[in-house]
Amino acid sequence: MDAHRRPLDPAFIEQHNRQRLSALQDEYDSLGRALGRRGIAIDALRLKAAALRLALPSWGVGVGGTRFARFPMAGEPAGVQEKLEDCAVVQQLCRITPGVSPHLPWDKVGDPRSLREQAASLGLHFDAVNSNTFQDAPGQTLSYRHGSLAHTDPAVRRQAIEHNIECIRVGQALGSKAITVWIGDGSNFPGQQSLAAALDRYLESTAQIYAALPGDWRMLLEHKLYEPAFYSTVIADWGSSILAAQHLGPKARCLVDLGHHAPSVNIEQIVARLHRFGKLGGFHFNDSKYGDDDLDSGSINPHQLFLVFNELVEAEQRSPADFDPAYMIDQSHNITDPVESLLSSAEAIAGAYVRALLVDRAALAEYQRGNDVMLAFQTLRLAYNTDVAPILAMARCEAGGAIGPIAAYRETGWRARKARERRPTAAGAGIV
Ligand code: PSV
Ligand code: MN
Repeated sequence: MDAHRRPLDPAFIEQHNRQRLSALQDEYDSLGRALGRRGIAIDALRLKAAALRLALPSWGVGVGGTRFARFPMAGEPAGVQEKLEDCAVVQQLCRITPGVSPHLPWDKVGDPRSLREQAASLGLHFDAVNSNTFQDAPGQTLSYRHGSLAHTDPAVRRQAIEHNIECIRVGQALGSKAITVWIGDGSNFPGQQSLAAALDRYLESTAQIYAALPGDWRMLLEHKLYEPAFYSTVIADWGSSILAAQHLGPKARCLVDLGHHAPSVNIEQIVARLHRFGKLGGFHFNDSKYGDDDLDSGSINPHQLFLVFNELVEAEQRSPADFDPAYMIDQSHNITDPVESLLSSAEAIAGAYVRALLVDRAALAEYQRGNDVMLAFQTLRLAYNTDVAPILAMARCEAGGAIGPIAAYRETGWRARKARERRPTAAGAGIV
């Protein structure tokens, strides 16, 4: 890989780190002693933190919007090439996000192979490809107004199936190994559609996409409770998702977008259930207060994020051979600089993971066996209350990333420079 194509000068990051390393070393050593007294080796945790991988959403480096408005930001990326540049900035600073999850046709290019080369020269690769039949693409023959894969008209279903198959072909050229299918299909009024027949049509369509999967590919089925359909959604919940995945076959798995559940739903339990049946495919990380808010990971409910990782760590330790969920971020950055939001989110997700690694599993199992409710809870509490920031910073620094990623990003003046170089994007109603 030709390092000279990286958007940020590595010497700049080294300089940033030089000023902070002795303070970090001091905090790391102190935490190491505290963890040592708990029988935990800090260096092993640092290596695990460094090995975590989170795919960036190509659409997440652009400024998002709500259905009311989108407020563009000077210097935001306009096309997929510029989006990759911004993803590379995130990766250079935090070092756990080398994968980019593309969305088609938003990221459509004439020659996907050269896009793959561009990504590689920036130190990136492509992760799961996302199909889009929740809106009409310019020039599209038939409309998705009344649905796509579950539409009543076989011609619309065929168009949506073909789009997904094209996504697989493009994904192959990009080096992806999975397709994520989320549809907006559903209904806004009771009686508008047959709930049973809509699911049948979905299963029939997805089976045709499944049949086009290469041998080493996965199909990730993403459920969502509501929006854009407000009365019923065809794949509304993890129950519908796992039934569909079981119906389709072993390459089909369920994708959990943290924002796609009813308020107060126990998402960590869903994670445990999906893993138990071999159907945990991956995540779209984000956070929410009310609905599918697409807020930054860990910004509203960091404890829930920790509890999700607590299940993941337990699942991995119980059956390491069949544990390989794909981790992706799916957020809409409406009023922050997306690079900063992604850096903050990567830190929050990695922090939740490392805290979950701190849980004394043997002690927890013992407390659970003996029905010692309080000490079982305190075992999680102790892990959750530990500040793991020095572990994350040290892992980043060792990998060539920045000790303070957001501070370093601000010091680079990246956005101001891009505001001079890039053409402005349009305002208007946004897509969440
Ligand atoms: C739908 O709300 C969703 O979570 C799906 O993953 C889409 O691909 C993405 O958001 C689009 O922003
Ligand atoms: Mn999603």
